Amino acid sequence: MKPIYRDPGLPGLVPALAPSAEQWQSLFTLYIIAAVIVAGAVFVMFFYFLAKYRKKPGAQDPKDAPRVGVMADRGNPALAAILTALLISLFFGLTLNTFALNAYLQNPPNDPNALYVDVIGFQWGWRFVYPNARELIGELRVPEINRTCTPSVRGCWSGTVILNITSADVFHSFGIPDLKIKRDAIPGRVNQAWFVAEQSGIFLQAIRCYELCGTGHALMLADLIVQSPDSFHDWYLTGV
Ligand SMILES: [Cu+2]
Repeated sequence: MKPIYRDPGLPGLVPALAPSAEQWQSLFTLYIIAAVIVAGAVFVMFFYFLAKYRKKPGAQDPKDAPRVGVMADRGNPALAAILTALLISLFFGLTLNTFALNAYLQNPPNDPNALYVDVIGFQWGWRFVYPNARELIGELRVPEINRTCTPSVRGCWSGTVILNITSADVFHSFGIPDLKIKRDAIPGRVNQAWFVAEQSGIFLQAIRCYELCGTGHALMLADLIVQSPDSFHDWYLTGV
């Protein structure tokens, strides 16, 4: 397998590795589009009114110019009410969507065939410990999705990976930008994250630390290796 280095710089330019990350990405894109439309409308109106109502020499004040003690007539109240209601429902909808997606991303699915991996941050690296006590440093190996491994089948990995994240010393933050995962790694606490990888490959430096944790912070990189169910099984049992 040829190693892939994916630049995590620009969101949306690299295909997401997991369905949960795709959902995250589509909501994020929706927010960006909404923000661009709103900002565009505000700036167009801003410059239009700036030009239209600029002070010209000898010009009278406009009819609706503010005057002390006089309520100005501000156009059509029904239109204003409709626009306000529309905007409130739009943003309320976005908020509900965000809370629902957040709950989905935060809570690992109830999958009897999930692979659990302990993730321990330390100064300065990541240690990954598997249920059979196999241990890796700087490299997280997981099986890719296995659609034949349904909850009624036993003794297989479905591809659901549940990470139990903690730290051996100071605060760290475990992040995989390709999978839209980021969780604090805190001594004495366990925070969970989960994903299902859909694409096998060696993703170099896909794992990073997102909490300034000392002089080696920038070196806290780890590779993500997504293997076919069979080759992951071989590695899990034999270590090679
Ligand atoms: Cu760190």
